[in-house]
Amino acid sequence: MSRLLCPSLMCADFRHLADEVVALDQAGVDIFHCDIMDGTFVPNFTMGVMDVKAIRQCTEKPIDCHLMIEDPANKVDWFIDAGADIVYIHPESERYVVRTLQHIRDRGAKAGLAINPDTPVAQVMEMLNLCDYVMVMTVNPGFAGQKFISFTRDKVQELAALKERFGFKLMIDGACSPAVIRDLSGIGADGFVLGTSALFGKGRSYRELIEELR
Ligand code: S6P
Ligand code: MG
Repeated sequence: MSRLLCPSLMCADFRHLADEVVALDQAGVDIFHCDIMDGTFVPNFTMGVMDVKAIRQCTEKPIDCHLMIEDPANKVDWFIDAGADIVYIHPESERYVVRTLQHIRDRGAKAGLAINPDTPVAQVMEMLNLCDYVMVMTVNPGFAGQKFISFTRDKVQELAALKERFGFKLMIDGACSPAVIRDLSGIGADGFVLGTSALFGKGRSYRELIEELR
């Protein structure tokens, strides 16, 4: 299976968001990644419901919403209603993770779990039963353009060994450079969020870059 390439739209040029989405779509990306922050769970604000609604009108490809927010339970519906196909929640911000993952599935969306660098696999083991996607954060959530945290590689390896048994896709978010993508693909990662390390601000066409990253 070819790797899933997921542009992080917070890194796109917001002056021309619709054009950016269309260009990325035509360049052959797989899933549009929307970073949703609340200024509390992470020290930043980025995109919201209205952005997701607008993006939904520009593409038929899957959209994921990566919720970096406190108490996501009552808010996942907002993003599914806005057009998200996949919703990631963080176990660190939700008391009843299994219930919320189940709720996402009951709504007909795919359930995702995004795991901070300091959260061990043992802490999320039971939750894997309800996951369509598991996303390893290889930077601390909140900002683009950070440095890859190298010890997270062990967690990628650990989760790769579990993905067949639980039936989830293993995704990577944070500082996914071409070298990181090559390395982590080799140990079982299925997909990558593409930000400033591989796709945006390179002065080259998305099509060319996406072809190379395949
Ligand atoms: C970070 C966020 C990510 C970033 C992405 C940026 O909190 O969840 O999705 O947007 O990692 O990529 P890069 O290559 O600039 O680190
Ligand atoms: Mg993200």
